[in-house]
Amino acid sequence: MAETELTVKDLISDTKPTWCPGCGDFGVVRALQTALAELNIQPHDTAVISGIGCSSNLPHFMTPYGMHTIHGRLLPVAMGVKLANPELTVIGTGGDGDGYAIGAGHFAHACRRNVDMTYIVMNNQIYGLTTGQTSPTSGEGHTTKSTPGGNIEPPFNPIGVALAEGATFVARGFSGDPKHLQALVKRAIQHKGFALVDVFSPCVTFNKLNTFKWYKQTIYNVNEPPKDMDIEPHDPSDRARGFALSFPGQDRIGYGVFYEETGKLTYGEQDPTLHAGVNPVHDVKPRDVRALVEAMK
Ligand SMILES: Cc1ncc(C[n+]2csc(CCOP(=O)(O)OP(=O)(O)O)c2C)c(N)n1
Ligand code: SF4
Repeated sequence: MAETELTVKDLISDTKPTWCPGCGDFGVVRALQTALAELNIQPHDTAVISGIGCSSNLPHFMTPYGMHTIHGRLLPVAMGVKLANPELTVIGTGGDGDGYAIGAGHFAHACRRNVDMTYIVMNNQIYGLTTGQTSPTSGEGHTTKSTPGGNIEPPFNPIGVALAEGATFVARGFSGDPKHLQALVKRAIQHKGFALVDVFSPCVTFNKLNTFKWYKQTIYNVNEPPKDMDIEPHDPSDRARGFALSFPGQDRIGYGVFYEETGKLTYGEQDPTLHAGVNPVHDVKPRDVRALVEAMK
C-alpha cells in the first residue's frame, strides 16, 4: 500500500513542548518536522534518539519512535538502533553539553565510524537544563554560574573536530534562519553517512550574551558570504578550507555546509554481519549464540 503524503502536522505529538517561550529549540524541532515531511519519511520509519538536557526533550514533541537516553550517551544508542534496523532513518538530538562535554568521546568516534545517521546538536553555548553553567562552547570571558570570574577556557570547535575525525557531512545552522536550517537538515538526512548539524539555538533564559540578536550580528553564511567580507563562497568539497573556516575569525563565525563527501562506505555497509544481510534483530534469536557465530562466518 502506498504511504500517504506526510504533513508537518503528522509529525507533531500531543506532548506540548516544555521549553521556555522563545527558546531556539522550537525552530529546530520545526526544521526537523518540515524536513521529514518534505522527504515523506513516515513516523514509523524514523527514530529520534536524545541524551539529557532541555534540547534532549525534543523526541517527546514528535510522533516518530523516540528514546530519551542518558546524559552524553545518545550516539552509542543511536548507532546501535541504526545498525540493528538499517531501514530506519535515525536522528540524534541533544545539546552542546550533552554532545561536546560528557559525550565528546562518543562524538569523535561516531564521526570516524560513518554510521548512516544525522546528529543535530542544539548549541546554545550554555547548560540550560541545569540553569546556566559554562559549556564547552561558551566563549572565553563568559560569566556564568560556574565561572563567576569569567570563562578562562577556549571554546570547543565541533566543526573542526568532526572534520578531523572523518565525518562525511559537516554543517552548522541557526534557529533564527529557519529556511536555511530546514534545507540543511533535509540535506543531512539525505546524506549517506554520518551527518553533523551543529545549530546555534539560543537559550533565552540563561544565556544573555549569545542571543538571537548577537548571532544575527556575528554569523555569516560560508557558502554565500556577504560582499563586505570579500571572501570566496566556500565549496563543501574542500575539506581543508572547511577546517580553516571552522575557526572564528575577526569576530565572525561561519555557518552553512563546511564539508560534504559522497561515496564513502558507511559502517553498516562494511560490517561483516550486516554486509552478509543478517539482521541482528530479526534473524538471530535471543541467546542463540551458535546461530550468531554461524551467521557471522
Ligand atoms: C551523568 C550526568 N551528569 C550530569 C547531569 C546533569 N545535567 C543534566 S543536563 C546537563 C547539561 C545540559 O546542557 P546541554 O546538554 O547543553 O543541554 P541544554 O539543556 O542546554 O539544552 C547536565 C550537566 C546528568 N543528568 N547526568
Ligand atoms: S532554559 Fe534555555 S535551553 Fe532550556 S528551555 Fe529555557 S530557553 Fe531553552
